[in-house]
Amino acid sequence: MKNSTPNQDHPNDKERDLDINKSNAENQFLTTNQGVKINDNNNSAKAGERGPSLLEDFILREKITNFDHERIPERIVHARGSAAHGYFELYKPLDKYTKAGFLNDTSIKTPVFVRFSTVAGSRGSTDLARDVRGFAVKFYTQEGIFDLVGNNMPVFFIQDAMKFPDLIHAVKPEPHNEIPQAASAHDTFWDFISLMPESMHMIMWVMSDRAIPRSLRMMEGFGVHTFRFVNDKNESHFIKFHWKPKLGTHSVLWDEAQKISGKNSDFHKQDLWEAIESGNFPEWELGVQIIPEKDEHIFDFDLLDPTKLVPEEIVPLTIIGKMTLNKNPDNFFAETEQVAFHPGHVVPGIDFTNDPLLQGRLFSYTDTQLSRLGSPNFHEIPINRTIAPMHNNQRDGHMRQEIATGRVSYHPNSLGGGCPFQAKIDEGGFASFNERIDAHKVRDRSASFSDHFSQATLFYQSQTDTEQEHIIKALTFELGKVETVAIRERMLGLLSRVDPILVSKVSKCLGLKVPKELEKPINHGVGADADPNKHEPTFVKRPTETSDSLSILKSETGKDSIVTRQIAFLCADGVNAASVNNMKAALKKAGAVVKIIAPHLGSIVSEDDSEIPVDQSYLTAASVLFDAVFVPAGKGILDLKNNGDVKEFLTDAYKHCKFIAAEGQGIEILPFVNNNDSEKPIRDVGILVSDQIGDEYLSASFINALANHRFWEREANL
Ligand code: HDE
Repeated sequence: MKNSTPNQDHPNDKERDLDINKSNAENQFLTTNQGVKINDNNNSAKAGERGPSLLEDFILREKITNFDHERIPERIVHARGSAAHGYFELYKPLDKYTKAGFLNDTSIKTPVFVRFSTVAGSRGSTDLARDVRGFAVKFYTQEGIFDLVGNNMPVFFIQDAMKFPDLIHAVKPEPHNEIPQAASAHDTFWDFISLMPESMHMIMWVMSDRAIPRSLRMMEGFGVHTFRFVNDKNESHFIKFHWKPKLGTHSVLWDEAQKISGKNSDFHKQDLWEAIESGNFPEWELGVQIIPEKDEHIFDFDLLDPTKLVPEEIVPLTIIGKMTLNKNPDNFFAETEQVAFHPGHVVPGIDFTNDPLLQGRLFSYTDTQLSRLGSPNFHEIPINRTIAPMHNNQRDGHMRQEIATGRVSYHPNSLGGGCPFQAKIDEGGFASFNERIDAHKVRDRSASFSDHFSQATLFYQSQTDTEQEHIIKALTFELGKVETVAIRERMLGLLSRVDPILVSKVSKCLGLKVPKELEKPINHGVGADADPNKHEPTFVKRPTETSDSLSILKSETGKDSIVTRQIAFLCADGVNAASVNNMKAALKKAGAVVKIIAPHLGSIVSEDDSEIPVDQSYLTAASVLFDAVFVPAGKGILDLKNNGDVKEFLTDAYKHCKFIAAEGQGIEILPFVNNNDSEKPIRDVGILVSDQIGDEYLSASFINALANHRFWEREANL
């Protein structure tokens, strides 16, 4: 990996702002923090060469002290992250809906910093955990910071912030033995879930392929809660935010995910980094679902309930702009680790709703930064600093950087000429949307939140057969890891409300009967004195029978390109150079990345004695790290026939439904199946072969096939 390099789009306003804090030690002396030049950075000061160290050695003390305090607490959730800089461009002004400046001026390129994350694992855990992915975007707008702190799934497990610590305690490693890391497949998680029917819709998402993305560049993002746009007439519309990746949404298989975790636990982090370094800048379009204030109650679900989505068939998406990520961070700690997001960071024109999950989040994020970053001055950390002018009377505290001049730090004042002034609304001052609220103070939940199953069913039944099978396998895996049989049974009870075939398949695999009745009381949504009947899960009519936008495989986006797909060429000395070079040229022209794998590093010598540089050996490469495989022609390729690593490579590629192409002798290396006691070469539409060397028809068909990502139909025969 190279260091990140500036490119033509830099610096934008935020880049210029960050430049103030950047340092570069090129051609500079080594110094202490006080600027004193260091003469010996290898030996501490001692009383004699073999004597004790001297307390006065300020150089040693400073170095060790700094080292002792290098770590800060990792995030309580979303600890593992990868981030990048970029910009957002608006397609057309949205003045009808919002007065936010960056959503009204198409000439502005708003700088952004985006952090993707897993939720449950620690900072050093694997990228490929089955988990929700955080998708947090910081917009550095000219009116202040707007953070869209979303996920790659449009709904959440719980309806009320009160349950968040319980949810997280349940999913995190169990407290007595800190097992398992970055995994939900354990008793405490499913114990909690089995008692929380409201989580059933989100469980469908987390058990689906959405929870194991192929790349951070190939996943959708969602604001989850319903937000508001407010225009300059103070009219409000309800808004759902969606990020749509230009490369389409793609996932890996669970078996693959587990193997990738062993082979390269930084798979996603590295993929994002390398794509940006190579100029393949990831892009997402921003879409909004816009719902007029008057339509708040026309749905069969509550817009304030974060366990529900608004099907795109009912309220279509309006695409409003595009985000491009074009620069890697310069320093992981300074930027990716210290960035502090907050759903409460909004600008005039964007406002909250009363979603009780969102309302709780509005408290949590600043609070957590106080312990994680150590002081209320975290807004001064360069990556968190606004590019809009910032003046107020907040003062002091740990590590304050600002040197506020003058004697006035209060408002109103006359000694400072009344500065800084309050801004009128037409001067850009923020005023909350003046929603009318007339209510009793209660600790309760609305009955309109009680339908926990209809959208779970909608999601499951909108999936293709392949995707449904993956959900069934995921549930069987997760519940199979649960040791307490009563928890498994309780889960079957809940799944029986989602789909009869789903539950019958899972129960068969678990060797259990489906309970007829839901266990009572389901300890959910009710206080000790509340009427449990009021909160019995209800069923309402599904908003739509099925919704194609919920299925990854039904989507057409990203299925016309193979840009950045990683293709392994299984090679050896004695390979046919034309076979390698022609296929490589065709794939590279289509934007794919080709890696030559061989038994040894350095170069291999082809049949015509030309040298081909090797990228990886069979020891470090593995099928799970690639999207597809090509086995070229050449007499030397036959030597790979009995190579165990090559066999495993091809067997995995086949098992994971990847496209495989082979030419000439390469065809003989392809896996065999045992069919009625006789070995037969495996063949299906996903395996493309040609006897001709450098066959252009083969490369064209391979590229065409690869655009579909995988040959999922194969799975049914495995
Ligand atoms: Fe978060 N969440 N969250 N969350 N969340 C945090 O804030 C919290 C929720 C999300 O890359 C924490 O700075 C509560 C939903 C992302 O830095 C913490 C509740 C969604 C990130 C916190 C939720 C999210 C966080 C931990 C329920 C999707 C990573 C560190 C009321 C819309 C941001 C931090 C980053 C991080 C609290 C639920 C997204 C503890 C209390 C729903 C992407 O403040």
